[in-house]
Amino acid sequence: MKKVTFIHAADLHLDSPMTGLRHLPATIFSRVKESTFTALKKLTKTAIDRKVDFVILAGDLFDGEDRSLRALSRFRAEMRRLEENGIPVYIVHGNHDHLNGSWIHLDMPPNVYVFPGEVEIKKQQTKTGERIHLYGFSYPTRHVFEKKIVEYQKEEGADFHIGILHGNEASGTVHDNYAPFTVQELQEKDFDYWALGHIHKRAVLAESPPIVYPGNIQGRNKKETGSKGFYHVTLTEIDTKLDFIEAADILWEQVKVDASTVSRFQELLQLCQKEINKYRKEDSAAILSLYIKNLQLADEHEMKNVETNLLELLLEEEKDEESFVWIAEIHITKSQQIDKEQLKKEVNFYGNLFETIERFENVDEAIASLYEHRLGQKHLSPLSEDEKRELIVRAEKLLLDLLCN
Ligand SMILES: [Mn+2]
Repeated sequence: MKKVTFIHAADLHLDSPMTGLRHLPATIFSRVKESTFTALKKLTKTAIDRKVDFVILAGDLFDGEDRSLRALSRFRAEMRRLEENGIPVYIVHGNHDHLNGSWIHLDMPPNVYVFPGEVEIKKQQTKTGERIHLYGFSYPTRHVFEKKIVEYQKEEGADFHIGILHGNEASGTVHDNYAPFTVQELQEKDFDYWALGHIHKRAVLAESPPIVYPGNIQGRNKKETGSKGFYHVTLTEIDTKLDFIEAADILWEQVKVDASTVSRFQELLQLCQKEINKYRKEDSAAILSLYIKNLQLADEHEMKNVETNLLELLLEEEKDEESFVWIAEIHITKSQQIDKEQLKKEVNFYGNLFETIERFENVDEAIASLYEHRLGQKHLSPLSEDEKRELIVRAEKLLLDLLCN
């Protein structure tokens, strides 16, 4: 059966300056600066390990039109590794690395093919004899607003037809409307796969044929959250397999923490540490924005400067950690202060509720089933009077949160 496998990536943004992150500790900032290259290495390694037929890079390989020399030479080194393994690379350039920029030209190895400024068909045969037609163009200048899709014309004579396009799906208004297209227009071309680039968020716009934005391979700021990587695609005459592979060395993520169950700073710290550790991975690092809601510490003194103190403690050991989880920012929303006296006046129900809570003495009875349970009998020790009191306070807090928010 005819079969072709390839890697589809886009928006590498190599050597992105990572602006706005200079305040990070030097070790962490240099790891972030390196991250686009680390992700590229993961890509080439995967291509070699999985013995793909070729690699497609669908635009914005370089972050700037001047394509830093560092980016060019590091990119070339990776392309050479692919060449040594007999893997061709098909490239279109996008709005960030359009052909009209000025840069120092380094010759790429012969396995690298760059599509020109007009739509062209590249014909290729794989090692196992499958004939492939690849269609694409590079941005001749930064701004390409024309509907380039009309220039893609299927030419018979291949087992698989693959369109490469750096552009914006026309219904999306958030992004620069470069080389706009609709899903229907792509489908009408009757190709077997559409390798898109431009949008940094991963999206499969259609399944048959697959129309795919792989997203960028490495997030560059707190807005580019979630796992980032590329697709390993397998096309056969009867079906398609899309295997997403994570490449990012640094994960950016927004983390929400509900602090309504804590009343002391120490507990808040532990709660945050627990959440943060979920993002600790052996072979990558993370930078998080922490959103803490419903916070109300019992001690007013602990509430003062809580953000600064929390941040200081959470970051204490991360600087020297290989798999660091750095907290870039903390946002705290305090739980609404509930005025019990006011509530009592407003609604009779609250008067009864608070009275019941104040008089409540049956904590033992309320938690009896825990102690009767086989595991409870084994592991639980009896509660002190203070602990019982605290349970009541927490239960009241929980009830009021549920009733008032
Ligand atoms: Mn891009």
